[in-house]
Amino acid sequence: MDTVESLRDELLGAVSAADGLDALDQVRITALGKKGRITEQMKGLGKLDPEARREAGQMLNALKDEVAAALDSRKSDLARGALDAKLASETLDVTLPSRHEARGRIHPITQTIDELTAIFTEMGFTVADGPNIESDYYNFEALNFPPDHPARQEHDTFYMAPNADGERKVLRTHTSPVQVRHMEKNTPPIRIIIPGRTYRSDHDATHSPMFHQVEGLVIDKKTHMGHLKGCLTDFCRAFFKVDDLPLRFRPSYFPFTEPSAEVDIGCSRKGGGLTIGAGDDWLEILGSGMVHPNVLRHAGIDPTEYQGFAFGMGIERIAMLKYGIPDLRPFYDTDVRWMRHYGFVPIAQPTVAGGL
Ligand code: 2NM
Repeated sequence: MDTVESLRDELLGAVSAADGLDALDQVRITALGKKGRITEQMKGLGKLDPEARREAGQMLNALKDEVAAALDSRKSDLARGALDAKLASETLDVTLPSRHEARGRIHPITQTIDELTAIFTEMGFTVADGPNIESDYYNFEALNFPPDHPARQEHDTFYMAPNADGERKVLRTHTSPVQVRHMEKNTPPIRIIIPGRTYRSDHDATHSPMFHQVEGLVIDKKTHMGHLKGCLTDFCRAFFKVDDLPLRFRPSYFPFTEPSAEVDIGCSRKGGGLTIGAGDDWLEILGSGMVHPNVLRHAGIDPTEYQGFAFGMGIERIAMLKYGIPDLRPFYDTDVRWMRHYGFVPIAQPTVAGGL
């Protein structure tokens, strides 16, 4: 029969030698299981006389507690070690650059809207939106279009079937109705842009019945034509990434602005191509003007107290110019080959600071 002393050394040695949770469990069974070493010793106590039984019983109980405590402590050491090893092998360095392996692409329209939004929000504009199906009032009348203006004709505008009241809604022909709705609900100062879908009954190589526009509106007490020029100059230079891009403001006419100006940017057409920012030629890129007093009045803004400017441009057009996309029609074809060629890899968000 083992002495308690040697059994203790042996079992505690086996506990420290166990190199895994399974091995440790085997040690527990060997020591404390139904047929374990300590258990067997305890069974033998009955054969001893009372005095010796009491003494041996105490020693065995103490040994049992000591071995159980050693097993517990070794078990938590092994568990912590296993967790540390797992954590070390599963580390993920979130500071590593992303792998551009996504196969989806950002559509050039979306990319262009993201870019121009980054530029205008940097200048203090916010983005507004509104309905695509509009009343004649918001699309034309509030914008100072006379009843007989050619844009109102069936030929140019998509009219819905009359509703129960006989009213014929239209698919908005520009995003300007959103400016009117915004002016009705807000008091100046106002600085908003409205990128969105617009609709005109026009379909050929350079016109789509649905296209995108961005319009902008700035209203305050003393906003003037100089602010219009500065704002649009900064925008065009940031968008086309040409610091000294020349701009030309040409007198023009729109029903909702007075005076009105169309804006051209400098370009060169030498050698058949088109280079923006250099040369002796001009390219029309946007329309603008000081908001007509009638429009302010319709929208509930007092034109003797407030004034401001508005502008608008076609998003497909500026996207085609910036990215050298030669044809308008594939914008709407959902052709994966075109998207692979002209689309943008996701994740990187355009920012002014990041160079768009
Ligand atoms: C353009 C050109 C010039 C314009 C005017 C307004 C409003 F609602 F304030 F009167 N919004 N947008 C505007 C002015 C749009 O697009 C070529």
